[in-house]
Amino acid sequence: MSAHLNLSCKSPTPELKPPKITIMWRNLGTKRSISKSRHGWWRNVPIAPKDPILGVTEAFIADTNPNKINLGVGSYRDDEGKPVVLQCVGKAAALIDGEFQSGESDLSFVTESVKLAYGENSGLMQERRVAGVPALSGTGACRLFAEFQRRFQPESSIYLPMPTWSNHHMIWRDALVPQRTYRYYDSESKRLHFAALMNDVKNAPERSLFLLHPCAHNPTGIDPSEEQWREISHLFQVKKHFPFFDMAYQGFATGDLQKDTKALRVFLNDGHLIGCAQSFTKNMGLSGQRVGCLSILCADERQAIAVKSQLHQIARAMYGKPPVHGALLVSKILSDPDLKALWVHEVKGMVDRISGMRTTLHGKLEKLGSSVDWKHIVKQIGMFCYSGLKPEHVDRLAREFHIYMTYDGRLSMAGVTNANVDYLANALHEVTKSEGASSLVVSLPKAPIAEQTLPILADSSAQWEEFFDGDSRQDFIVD
Ligand code: KET
Repeated sequence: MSAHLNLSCKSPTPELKPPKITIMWRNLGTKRSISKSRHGWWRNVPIAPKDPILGVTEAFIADTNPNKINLGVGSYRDDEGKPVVLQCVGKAAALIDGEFQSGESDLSFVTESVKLAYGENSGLMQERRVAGVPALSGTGACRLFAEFQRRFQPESSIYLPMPTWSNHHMIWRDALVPQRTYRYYDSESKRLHFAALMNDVKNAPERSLFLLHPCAHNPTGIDPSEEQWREISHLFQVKKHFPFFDMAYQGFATGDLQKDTKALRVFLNDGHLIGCAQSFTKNMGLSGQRVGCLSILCADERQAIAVKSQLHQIARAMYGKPPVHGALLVSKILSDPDLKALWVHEVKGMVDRISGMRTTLHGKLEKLGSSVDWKHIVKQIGMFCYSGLKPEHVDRLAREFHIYMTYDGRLSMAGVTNANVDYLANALHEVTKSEGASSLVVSLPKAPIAEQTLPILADSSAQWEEFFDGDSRQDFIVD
C-alpha cells in the first residue's frame, strides 16, 4: 500500500515518463540476430566420442539381427541372456518395503559393506578408523575419491594399471588428477607381468597413489597370487605408496566373497592405510540401483571424522546423497544371516555359470580345429576374457556376425549362453582362421605411460590402433 502511495506521489511529468522498455528492447535486434544468438550458445560443442564400453551396447541395441550377441558391457546375464534379479534381493525388497528411509540407514550400510571388504573380524569398525560413505555405485565411489585426492593431495598423480577399466582414465581426468600407468599384463604370455609391475612400483616417486584391482581384474581376468600380493604390499610399505582398491567384482574371481578380499587382507595385515571403492552392481545384480561404498582407512578416529566430513561435503555439492533404496537392500542382505547365505550361494551360481561357459566355448573352438591357442579363455577369471582379438576382428564380428565387444577384444563372458555359444565359437573361428597359434596378442605399451591429462576415448578401431601405436610415451590427444 505504502509503495503504491510513494509511487503515485512521485508521479513523473508526461514528458519524463519511463520509456516503454519492452518495446525498445524488442526493437534492438532483428529476428535474425535473435535466432543467430540462440544458436550461438552451444555452437562450439562437439559430439562427445562414444564411450568405449557403453557405445558397444548402443550398437548392439540398434542391430535388428536375431542372432546378435552383446559381449560388451560387464553385467551379469543368465543363461537366457537376461539380467537377473537375485532371490536374496527380491526377499530383501519385501522386507524393507515401507521401512523408514532415513539417513540412519547410511550407517548400517557402510558398516556392513566395510565388514564385507575388510573382514568381519578386522575390528577396524570398532576402532572407528574407517571413513566410509555410501556412493553412487563403483563409478561414484571412484569419482568421489578422485575429487578427494585432488583436494587433499593436490600435487599427486594416480597410477593406473595398463590396461585398466577405460572409465578410470575419464574419472581421474575429470577430477583433474594427472595420470600415470604401471605395467600389469604381459600380452605375449597372457599373464601378469609381475616383474614389470614391481619395477614400476619401485620406480614411482615415494608416496605415490596407486589404483589396484583387488580381484577379477578388468579387462585382463588375471590377478596376482597371494604371494605376489605380499610382495606388492611390502614394496608399497618401503615406498610409502597409498593403495586405492577398486573392488567392483567381489566374488567373481573365485566364487567366494571372502577369498576375493585376499589382497585387502594382505595390505591390512601389513598395517597399510588404504582406500576402497565397492560396487554392488555385479555381485548383487543391482545395476539400476547404483549402490556403492567408498571407504578410507585412516590413522585414527580424529582423521576418520575429518575425512568423512570432507567426503560428505564433496558429495553434497555434486549430488547430495545417493538414493537410499539400494543401500537398504544391501544392508538387509548383509545383516540377515539367511539372506546373506542365500546371496553367497547365488554369487557362486553366477560364477559357476560363467566358468562353465568358458570351458564350453574353449571346447567348441578346439573341436572346430582353430589354429589359435585359446587356453586363456579358461585360464582367465572373473567376468571377462581378454581375448587378444584385434580391432579388425572385432569389426568383422560386429559387421558379419552381429557379435559386439569392446575394441580391445574384451569379451564379457556373462553374455555367453548355451544358446549362443556354438554361433560364437564359429564366428571366432571364422575371423581368426588366418591367425597362427600365438598370434592373438594385444599390443600394449612396453613401458609405463608418462603423465596424461587426456582420456582414452576410443570409439573406432583406428583410435585404438593410434592409442596402442609404438611410442609408449606419446600423449593421447583424442577430441
Ligand atoms: N570399477 C571397475 C573395475 C569396473 O569394471 C566397473 C564397471 C566399475 C568400477 C563401475 O561399477 P558400477 O558399480 O557399475 O558403477 N565396469 C563395467 C560396466 C561399465 O563400464 O559401466 C564394464 O567394464 O563393462
